[in-house]
Amino acid sequence: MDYGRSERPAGAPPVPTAIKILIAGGFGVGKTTMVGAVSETKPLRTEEVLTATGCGIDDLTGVESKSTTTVAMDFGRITISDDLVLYLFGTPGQNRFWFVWDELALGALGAVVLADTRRLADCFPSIDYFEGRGTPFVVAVNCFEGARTYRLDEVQAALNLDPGVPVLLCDARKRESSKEVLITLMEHALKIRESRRRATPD
Ligand SMILES: Nc1nc2c(ncn2[C@@H]2O[C@H](COP(=O)(O)OP(=O)(O)OP(=O)(O)O)[C@@H](O)[C@H]2O)c(=O)[nH]1
Ligand SMILES: [Mg+2]
Repeated sequence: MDYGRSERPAGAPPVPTAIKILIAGGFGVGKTTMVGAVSETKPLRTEEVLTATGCGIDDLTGVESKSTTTVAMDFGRITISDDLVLYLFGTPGQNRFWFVWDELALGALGAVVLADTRRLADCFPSIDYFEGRGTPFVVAVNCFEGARTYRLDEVQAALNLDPGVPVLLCDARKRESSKEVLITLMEHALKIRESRRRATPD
C-alpha cells in the first residue's frame, strides 16, 4: 500500500525519498559499468552488439575489447540511507541516440559526467547539455589503466568548467568509488538548490 508521509501508521518504516540521477558522458567511458557497479538491483540494460557498420563512427580508442553499446538507457537503484533512494539512469554515449536524452533528463536532480582523459573532448556535449538545462553536475574522471593521469585542476581548466563544479577521480568498476561520486553529486546538487531557493524569495 502506498502511504504518503503524513498518513504513515506509527511504527511503519519511513517512505524513502526517491531521486533521479543521470550517468552521462561520451562513448565507452564507463556509464553502464558504473550503474552496474553501484546498483543493488540487477541493472536494466539496453545493450546492442557493435557491428562493422559502426567502423569509423564509434571511436574504440582505449576500449578496443568493447563489443556492445547502450542504445536507450541503463537503469539501477541504490539506497543511500533509510530515507533516500537514488534511481540511476545511464545515458547512451553515441550522438545518434541523443533523441532519448530529453526524456531521460526530465526530473533529474543532477548528473554525473564521466570522462576519460584519453578522449576528454567526448564529454563536452554532456557538459553543454547540462549547463544549458541548468542541471547540477559533477565531472568524474574514470581512471582507465594506461591513461595519463592529470591533476584535477588541469581537467577543470581543459573542460573550461565553472570553478564550482566538482571534479573527482573514480573507478567506475568499484562500488565504493562510484558511490562516493554519487554522494558528491548529491551534496553539490543540494547546495545549488539551496542557493537558488535563497535567490528567489517567495
Ligand atoms: N580498465 C577499465 N576499464 C573500464 C572501466 N570502466 C569501464 N571499463 C571498460 O570499458 C568498456 C566500456 O564500458 P561501458 O560501461 O560499456 O561504457 P559506456 O559508457 O556505457 O559505453 P556506451 O554505452 O557504449 O557509450 C567496457 O569494456 C568496460 O569493461 C575502468 O574504470 N577501467
Ligand atoms: Mg553504456
